[in-house]
Amino acid sequence: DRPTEPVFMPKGDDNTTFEVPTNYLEDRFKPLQSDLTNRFGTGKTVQVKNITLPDLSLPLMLERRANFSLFIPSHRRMAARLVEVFVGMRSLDDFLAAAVYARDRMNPYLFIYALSVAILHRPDTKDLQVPSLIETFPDKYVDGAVFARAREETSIVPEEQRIPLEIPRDYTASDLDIEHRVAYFREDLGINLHHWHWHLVYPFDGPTNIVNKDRRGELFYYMHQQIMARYNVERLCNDLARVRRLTNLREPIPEGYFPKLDSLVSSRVWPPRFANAVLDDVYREVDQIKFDLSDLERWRDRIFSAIHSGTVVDDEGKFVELSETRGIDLLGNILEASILSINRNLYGDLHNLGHVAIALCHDPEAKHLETFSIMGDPATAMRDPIFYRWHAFIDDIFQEHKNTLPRYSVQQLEYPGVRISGLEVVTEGSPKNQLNTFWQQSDINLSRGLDFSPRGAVFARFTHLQHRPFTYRITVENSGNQRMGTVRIFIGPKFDERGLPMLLADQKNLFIELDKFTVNLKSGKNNLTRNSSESSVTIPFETTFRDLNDNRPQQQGGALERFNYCGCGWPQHMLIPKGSPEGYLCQLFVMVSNFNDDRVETQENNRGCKDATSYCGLRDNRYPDKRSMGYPFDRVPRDRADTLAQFLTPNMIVQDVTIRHTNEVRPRNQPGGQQQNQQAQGNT
Ligand code: CUO
Repeated sequence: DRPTEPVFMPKGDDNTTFEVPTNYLEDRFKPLQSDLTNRFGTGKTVQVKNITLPDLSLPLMLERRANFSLFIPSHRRMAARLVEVFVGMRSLDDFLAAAVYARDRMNPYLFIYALSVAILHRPDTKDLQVPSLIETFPDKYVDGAVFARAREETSIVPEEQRIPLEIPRDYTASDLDIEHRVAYFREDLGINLHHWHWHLVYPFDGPTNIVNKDRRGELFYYMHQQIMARYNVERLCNDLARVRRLTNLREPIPEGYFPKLDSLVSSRVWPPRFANAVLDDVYREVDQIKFDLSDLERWRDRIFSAIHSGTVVDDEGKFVELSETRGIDLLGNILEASILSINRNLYGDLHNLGHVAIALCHDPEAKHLETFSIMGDPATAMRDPIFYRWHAFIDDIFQEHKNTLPRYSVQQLEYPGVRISGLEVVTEGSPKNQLNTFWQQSDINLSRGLDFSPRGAVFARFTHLQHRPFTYRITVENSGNQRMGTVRIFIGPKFDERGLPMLLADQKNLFIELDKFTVNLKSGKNNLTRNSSESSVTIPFETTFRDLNDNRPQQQGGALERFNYCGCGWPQHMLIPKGSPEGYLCQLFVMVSNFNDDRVETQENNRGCKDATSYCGLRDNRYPDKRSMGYPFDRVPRDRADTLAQFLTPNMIVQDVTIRHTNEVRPRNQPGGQQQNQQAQGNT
């Protein structure tokens, strides 16, 4: 029962009203109804219930064709409201009706964000598939130039004769820009999808029961710390120094970035940032946003003094200790900042508004009617070198807190009676303790993100890093009775930028978590083997790039097997750094800790994905490891442990491994073709 005249409905407590929109898209297209049904209909009809309209005035304020940024406070309030409405709908039918209503007239990116968060968190939609963002918004992931070619291909060439459109490897910059050496990491589709998904699973605004997940502030710290470790090691492999923190907000930023992404929603290109851009105070009425760089500096200083005094002040003026176990979680929520921040007035919104200041430095006052750049969107931010300078600064604040904590004692590290006596890594066809990387090509279907025309599939072919699968072989001696242990595997560089052995105090920040799993240790000698594909930080290639048309049953690896939470996870193809042609020397570290000290009671009824728990946690459950995230490398090393060798207790072991890179592009996988992909890997 649609109103034909504007209807004013009460908006909230303050008795203001809002206008119910009457410009329904279907009405606009009604004269074409039968033609459209013939062209687009699938023969299936979905009944939508007639419901009382929820108050959607806030999210409706964002223009349909505007760009949407989670980091801009007014946008995040709109998103939080829409999530609240979607999650609050009493039944699945009501949810569907609200979603259909919103879909028809809201900003599509805001809509997809809120819809995805709601689907992830409603009990009745947990098994429903969230469309992969790479297919709904391919413009956030691939070279804008490809879309004109895709339209041309799909308008002229019959589907069966279409060829994948190759995205060149070096389309955002040339090698004259040294930062471009690691563009393959920053612009990797899987890495950017992971980051988007992580922020979907851990929103910082919205209904409290969705935001308030176990140790979410700590996981914000740890997941981003690991991104920094990974990026820094990737830089070392490419003869680049570690990232410099963005500590001075007034200094020109030498790193320019020209993303060459088109926004299909707003029909604009994403703004670039020229080299030596300078940040400025932000005052944009259009975005209802106003803050000064000095606000960021003030919040930073207050956070530092809280860390140094070991206490934060809550919004009632009470002192709360930044304790050994809970401090990092409090700090994560303060710094990000999430709605769980203990005192937003005092500690502000440092990390999010840093993203905004950088994202708007080309037009901080909206004089040129320009919108934010890619730093303003979690789906695209990791492409930009400045992301890592900003997050190096944020991570350093967390490290400042970690440096105040007591060092781990030997008792907190050892596992009496358990000794690791052997470790090697085996890659088929390679010498022992060698890992191998190469380039691989894969295809993604762009057609769903182009528009609504029935075009059939059109694929873009992109080149990404890949490694040959490998196996860890670990020998553990247990001199006691049968018991449980947690195996923790990390890899880190052996030498610094100058080729000198690293001090553990520096090296610890560069250790990349590769895997973590529980083992049953029988009395005596245990030979453990574990495959790289089982990693607790990654999701399989097929999950990252699942084809939504892949309706094979779960057992055969069909797309319906896992999604949602499972979309969160570091892409398996980026598990290890690229290495170098001559072989980049790393140290592989393995530890077995006492499971009794690690165990967390999790609920067994969990149906979520268990693929990438180290970085993404477990759905509807507590984080499945009681230790501080990053243990044992999250604190200042213990006394007289200047090097990794001095740090070792008998339940730890270190093995030198080299990562050798072959600069060749190897066979691609076919669209949706898991088998071909594995074959291609096996053949290399
Ligand atoms: Cu994930 Cu700054 O938090 O982007």
